[in-house]
Amino acid sequence: MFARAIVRDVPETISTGITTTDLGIPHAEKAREQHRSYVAALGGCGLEVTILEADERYPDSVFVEDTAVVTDRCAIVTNPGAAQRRGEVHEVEKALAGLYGDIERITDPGTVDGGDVLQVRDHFYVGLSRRTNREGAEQLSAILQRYGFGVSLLELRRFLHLKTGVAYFGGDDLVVSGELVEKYDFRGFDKIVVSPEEEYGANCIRINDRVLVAEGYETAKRGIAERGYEVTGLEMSEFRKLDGGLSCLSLRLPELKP
Ligand code: CIR
Repeated sequence: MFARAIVRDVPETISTGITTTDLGIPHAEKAREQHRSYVAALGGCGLEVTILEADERYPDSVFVEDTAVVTDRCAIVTNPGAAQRRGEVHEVEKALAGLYGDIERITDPGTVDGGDVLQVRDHFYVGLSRRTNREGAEQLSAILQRYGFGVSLLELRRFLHLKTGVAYFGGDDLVVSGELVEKYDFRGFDKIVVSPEEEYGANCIRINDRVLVAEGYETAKRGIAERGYEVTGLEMSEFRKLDGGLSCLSLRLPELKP
């Protein structure tokens, strides 16, 4: 169960964010409208949402998931792989400091993006990607193991982040797409496979009794609904232009022990 989420408002500079797509330039006002719906959906899932102020210096700062890894035992502030995103961590760290006694950090030359980190019960899968290097993944792994978690590292070939193509819903349910469908590490799961044409739809999130899925990925939506989940579709066009998905827009925190 998740209790709380941290998000960050959309800056005007989002139009200059990092991208590998050719989907056009994000429109800040439209992105804000989509962000408001996202925040409302998080609230509808029962989460208390903290909204950090937009920071015009960081065009990608709305993708707050990349700046930290949050667990029920500790929070780890990352060192994002894209140099121009490094400064995003400071405000997030302040917000986390009010919630966690223990804050850990990834430091140079290690880099980690939170989008590369997937939690399944007491185990973490960490993607080695263009953003998360081996040094960063090993630092993260050592920290998580100190708190009693298991960790596996897995190489990514094409995906920007691990969670670009995988989402865990609880039980044995795992949504997978592309290069992760046949990944040996995920062999034991009951997979919901998202087709290559709908790959973007694989970046979805289960929050308590609902699943949030990007609007327009109908077979992904159907596959998830067929497993008995209540699905909410959200318009994500402006974030998709910057390779950002649903999970990237929030840090989702469990109930923390006082
Ligand atoms: C970036 O390239 O860093 C941003 N434009 C997108 C980050 C998406 N984050 C995520 O998948 N966790």
